Amino acid sequence: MALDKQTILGLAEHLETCELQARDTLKITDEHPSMDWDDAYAIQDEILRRKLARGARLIGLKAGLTSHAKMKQMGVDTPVFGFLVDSFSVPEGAEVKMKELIHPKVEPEIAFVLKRALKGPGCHIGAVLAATDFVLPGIEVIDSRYRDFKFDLKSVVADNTSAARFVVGGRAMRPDQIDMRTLGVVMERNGEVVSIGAGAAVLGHPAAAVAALANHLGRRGQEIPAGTVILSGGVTEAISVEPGDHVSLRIQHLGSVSLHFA
Ligand code: OOG
Ligand code: MG
Repeated sequence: MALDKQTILGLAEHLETCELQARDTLKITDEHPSMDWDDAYAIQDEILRRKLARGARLIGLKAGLTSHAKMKQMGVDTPVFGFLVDSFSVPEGAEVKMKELIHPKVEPEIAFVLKRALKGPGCHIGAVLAATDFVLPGIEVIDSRYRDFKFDLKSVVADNTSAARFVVGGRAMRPDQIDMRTLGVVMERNGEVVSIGAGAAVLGHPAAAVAALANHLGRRGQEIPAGTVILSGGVTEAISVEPGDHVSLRIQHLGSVSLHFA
């Protein structure tokens, strides 16, 4: 750790306030260039602690920057991990209020729900499939608190990997019923196709993103609990939305899920 406790608490408060007030900020490494990975995750952990202290429930986890399209879009080269609390969850077809957000973008994702806990290190695709109850289509709404989505990896980790809202729905499929690599993914905004992809865009197999998450947590002595919903990462690059936009995602065999931006 390069930052002291007081600085970590202060940065967590700053980033969470930006989130809650829908205000942007410069990336925090500009002022704290020595910040390391442990500091970045400690800031994220403190944001979670603040939310739990106010009564939020931890309901899920996410992997981000797991596809080449996303890595290229953001100019980075490794996955990052974050958390999902109940206030991020939006019902299928619901309205997302634009004025609660800064500059939201949507991503098509494959969501996993676990029936058994997963613990790294050494977690692999096989272990993930054995522990998965079912998968679902999910739209993640990301909203970096950094001006113009300009950040480096440590800053985005501290900012809980831009997590803001998400919806899951469609048709739940058991992992033995489908080949996740070849699932076709089509996302539309106002009826126009804006992104197309296949499951394999996510680290070759979306379950590999869940394994990477379990291994990341394992290094910190944590596991993914049973029942957790996990967003495995955007299949394609993220798409900006504006008030009035309607976004729908269809994934082969998994049905569709949608959101409206008001
Ligand atoms: C970071 C979050 C990326 C994904 O699915 O790749 C992410 C960002 O691009 O703001 O959630
Ligand atoms: Mg995402």
